[in-house]
Amino acid sequence: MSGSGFQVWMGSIQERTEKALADLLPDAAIAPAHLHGAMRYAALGGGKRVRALLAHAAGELTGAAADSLDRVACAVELIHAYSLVHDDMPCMDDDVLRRGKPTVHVEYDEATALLTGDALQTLAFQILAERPLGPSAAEQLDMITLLARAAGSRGMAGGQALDLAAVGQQISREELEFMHLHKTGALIRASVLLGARCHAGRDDPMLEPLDRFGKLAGLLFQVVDDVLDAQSDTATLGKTAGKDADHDKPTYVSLLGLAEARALAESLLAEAQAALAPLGPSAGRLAELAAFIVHRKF
Ligand code: GRG
Repeated sequence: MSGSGFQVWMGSIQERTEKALADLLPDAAIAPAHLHGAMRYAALGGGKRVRALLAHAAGELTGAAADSLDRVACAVELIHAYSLVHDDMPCMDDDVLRRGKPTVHVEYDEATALLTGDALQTLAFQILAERPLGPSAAEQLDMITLLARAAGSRGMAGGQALDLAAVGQQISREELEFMHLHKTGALIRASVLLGARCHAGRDDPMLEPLDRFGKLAGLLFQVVDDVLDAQSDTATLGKTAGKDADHDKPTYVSLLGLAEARALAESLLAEAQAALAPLGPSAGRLAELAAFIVHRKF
């Protein structure tokens, strides 16, 4: 697919994800209006929708229906939005800017931010559970389990715990990789698999290369995030730049230096794209998405 074809596809998935989220989130006029308003504030009108794009690209590859992919895409984006709301709170990263807007606890208040994250997370599981998705009910239970594992203490929340514990510490490259694979990587990997599993059964041979790709794409995403935090600016990122160094957080940049971290991103990109080889040319969108993750500006 040409670069502009990819851009058009990306724009259309971003747009349909925004619309699907707007439809699935409770209306801000419904009580409790304050909480519903905050949920919509946190989840709508921003973000690259990388996780939704990965779910759609993987699902298109396996032949999944677009409306199932919309639901899966919304579920992963809602988990992601919840993680950002909680991560920005004073008890965690304590940030005031996200997606170019005041963070939820600043715009609303801390208690509302906590509840917003909670409610976004539970809505994600409701969306996965309330309508048929995937080849069978048993496969749908697998999908719900997959997201729960990716978001929980053996996935994103566990990675966040390691991230908080690592502040001011020297950690090894292996420990950093483990942390990143969980904090950011687990949900990205799950996004790929959930999209695929809207049509592919649990024994489908496509799942193995897709899982390998998802794992590499997750790590890749975080390496690039570390680089952007160190080299970009707040206006471009829409969130506070340079926070990792300010907070004395171990990152690929602090461990390897900027040039080597950038080189690592390029080599992970090549590995991720190579993982798609068994899937043939129809995996082109995923390959282009991986390149987008590396070459993005925010
Ligand atoms: C609070 C349980 C809990 C987990 C938080 C992922 C995470 C764990 C915190 C986010 C903090 C952070 C900035 C991590 C770096 C990688 C990351 C997730 C960046 C933001 O994701 P993007 O760039 O954001 O996909 P957009 O706004 O485009 O959706």
